[in-house]
Amino acid sequence: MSTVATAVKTPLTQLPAWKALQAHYEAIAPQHLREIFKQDPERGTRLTASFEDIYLDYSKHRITDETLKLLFELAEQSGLAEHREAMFSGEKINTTEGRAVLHVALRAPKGEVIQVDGKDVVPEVHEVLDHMSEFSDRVRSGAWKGHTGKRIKTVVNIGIGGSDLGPVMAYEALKHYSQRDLHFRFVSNIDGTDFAEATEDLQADETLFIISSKTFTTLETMTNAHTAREWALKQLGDDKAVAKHFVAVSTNAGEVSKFGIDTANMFGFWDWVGGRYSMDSAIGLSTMLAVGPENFRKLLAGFHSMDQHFRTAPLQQNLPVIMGLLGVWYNNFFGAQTVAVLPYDQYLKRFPAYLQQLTMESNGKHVTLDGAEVGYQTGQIFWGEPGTNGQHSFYQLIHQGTKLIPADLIGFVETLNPLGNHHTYLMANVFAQAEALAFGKTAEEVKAEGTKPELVAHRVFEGNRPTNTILVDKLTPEALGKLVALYEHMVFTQGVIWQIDSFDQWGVELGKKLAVQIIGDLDGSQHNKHDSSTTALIARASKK
Ligand code: G6Q
Repeated sequence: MSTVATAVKTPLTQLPAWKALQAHYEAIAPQHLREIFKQDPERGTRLTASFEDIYLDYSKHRITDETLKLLFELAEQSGLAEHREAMFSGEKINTTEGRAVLHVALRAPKGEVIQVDGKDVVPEVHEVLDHMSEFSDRVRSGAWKGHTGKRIKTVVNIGIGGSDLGPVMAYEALKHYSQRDLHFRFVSNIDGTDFAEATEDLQADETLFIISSKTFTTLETMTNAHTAREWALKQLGDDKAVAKHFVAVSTNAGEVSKFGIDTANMFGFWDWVGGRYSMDSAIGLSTMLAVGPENFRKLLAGFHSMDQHFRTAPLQQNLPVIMGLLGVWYNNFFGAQTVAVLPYDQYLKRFPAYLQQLTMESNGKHVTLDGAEVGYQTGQIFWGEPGTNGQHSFYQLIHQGTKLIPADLIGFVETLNPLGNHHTYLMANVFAQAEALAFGKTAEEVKAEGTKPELVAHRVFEGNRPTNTILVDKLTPEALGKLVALYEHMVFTQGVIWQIDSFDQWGVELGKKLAVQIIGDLDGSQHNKHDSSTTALIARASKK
């Protein structure tokens, strides 16, 4: 059966809108934002879009109305609306893994019907949520007792990649809403240091481990999980303690029970949830334990409302679509390699790391859905740090370096920690940076300040650096859900334009396989053939 995902497509570079954008780029590239604003003085309020408490100012982009018209045509000619509908209706759009892509079902309200292979998946989603809620209430209230009868003080989430980055980011982002007498740690790295440091000051009888692994076979997570089991049993001395101090989040009940975890304390999810799209599934158990079931449901409600916006808003007012298309504009026409994500909120300190996986694992692909070399650039490199810290380190290169780096500046109108003038100063920096990046400072302006002639060139800011300013009313659980879903659907939009599978991750596989072989080489149980460099490195590391 031919589906949207498998239908034969016109190659991207043959689409009329693509060709028109190429010609249009030649006209736009030499124009400066100073001129663009002069010719279009109202663009600062016109080239904006908002949805509920999220406001996107995209006026400081190197675009005109013509650019936007062509980008929206590109979306239409790429079949974005049809692909979006295919995702929402459970079609197996992850063709290389033969799976539906339904993170949107994780936040669908009770009663909505979303089918995979003819089965409505929404009731199961709510069953798991109810199970998580009941468990979270018990741990948070102290009704859940550890092996020696004490309440849980610290929760340690063991997971990696999609089973770690979302939980860490969400815990940090929503710390303001967390129960402060419960502490949270996250162990992901197979480097024993991660586990050793995370548990160094913990007592096993007050600690709960969540083993978060979709497959329950991931080397890093299973190694850490077994170390955690040994660590706990050394203190508690009784295998029965495992049931009180270990729970699992997984799709693999067989492996979970082999590990010794009572499957009554297993929280499931499904193969249609990709790792990097799973923070709102049971993988978010640590988030729910931290902020409580009610706040977790608010987070889901935020995700859901952005899903609805993405699904129903016209392309021209659709936040994820606009951001996705602007990314394509810089990536494919200006040759910009990276995007800086700069959240002006300390609670979002792990947001750039989270987005790195979401965007780069999704869209870092070199072939189209039918396996042909793409022949154009795909996924951009996402990176960043919270403002204002970044301003005192790498912003120099964004302002005066030789590379074009579009940036997303994310700020909140209201702070959760009103302290003196801090928030006014913080927000002043958001706006100042966007203004300076766009308009810079000319040689005339520098000279007028009385700068010595030999220093003028050094103090000129070329400007013409594009930014999105994303202004959110307040960092609430709902707002976080909307923000994450905004980027999820931005990634989706770009994946459709680039005609790639945004939902597989074959690139992670080769290293994993080779590592398993080399473990054998290092412990002497195997003698595999490698290149001369790898062989020498293994020999040196094997010296006792
Ligand atoms: C995400 C990736 C990857 C995955 C980890 C952990 O989309 O698939 O980051 O989340 O490899 O996998 P498990 O949850 O199966 O341990």
